[in-house]
Amino acid sequence: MQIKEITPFIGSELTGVGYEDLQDPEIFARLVDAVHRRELVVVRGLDITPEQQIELASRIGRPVPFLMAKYRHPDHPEIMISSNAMKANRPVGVARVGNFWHQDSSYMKDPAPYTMLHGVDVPATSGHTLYASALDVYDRLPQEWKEKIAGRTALHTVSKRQRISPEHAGLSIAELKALVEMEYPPTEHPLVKQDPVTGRPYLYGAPEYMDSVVGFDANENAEFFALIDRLIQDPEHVYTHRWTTNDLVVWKTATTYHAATAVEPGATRTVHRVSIEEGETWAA
Ligand SMILES: O=C(O)CCC(=O)C(=O)O
Ligand SMILES: [Fe+2]
Repeated sequence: MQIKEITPFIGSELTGVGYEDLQDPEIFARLVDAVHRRELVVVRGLDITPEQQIELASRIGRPVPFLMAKYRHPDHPEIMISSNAMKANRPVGVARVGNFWHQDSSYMKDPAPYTMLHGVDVPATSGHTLYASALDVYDRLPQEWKEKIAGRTALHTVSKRQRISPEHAGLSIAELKALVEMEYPPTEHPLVKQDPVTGRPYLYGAPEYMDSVVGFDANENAEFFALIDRLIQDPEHVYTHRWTTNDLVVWKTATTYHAATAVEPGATRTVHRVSIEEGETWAA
């Protein structure tokens, strides 16, 4: 097995490992350690079944069934199918998942700390995923902004990105917004957090999932959001994951900003997604 850093600021890649190798506790411990220290780990070409993906996830923490039952894999509730493919005229999964920069589920009080994707059917020339480190974003904030945000919290919300579904037909935009805010009330999180393993500070909050920084006026919020958007998306600091079949990608949701990109017309893309809670770890 070989392990190398993908970029100086985020990501490690494991090569020369198959599912059997990952059964070796020492090898698996290196994968978990890389997730903790590098935020994101890629294992190329891991030909695994849904059961095996869930088994690997359960050695990191506790795989949790996706919130919305209709998006779950029919035989494996822990897997959410993220796909633009159709089968017998019906979508096989949810299309356009995470197609904007975000930290997973930051609008929730207690988001699951890890996400794992398996590239079941992926195009080579589009549908890449972009990643940036929230530690690196914090480091690059100008000193005056580090001081301005120190000790502050921000209100996170899903309302800018709420999907409209058939049961919302007939609602006005204002009614829809009120409904979403009732179902997912804005959640307050510290804007700067510390990584529990490395102790390094990171920025917690992406403009698309934030309403505002508490105590900032509209101008300060607009200025801050524009600044962090630039830092998050700076091409010099973004890792583009170009999927190849059966890639397994695991990331820490708090310290990893990411965005899915569009799939070229006519192409299909299916990835199996598992959300992992902190829990009984892989020692068992
Ligand atoms: O499918 C992808 O490229 C990533 C989508 C995403 O944001 C996620 O699964 O959390
Ligand atoms: Fe995501």
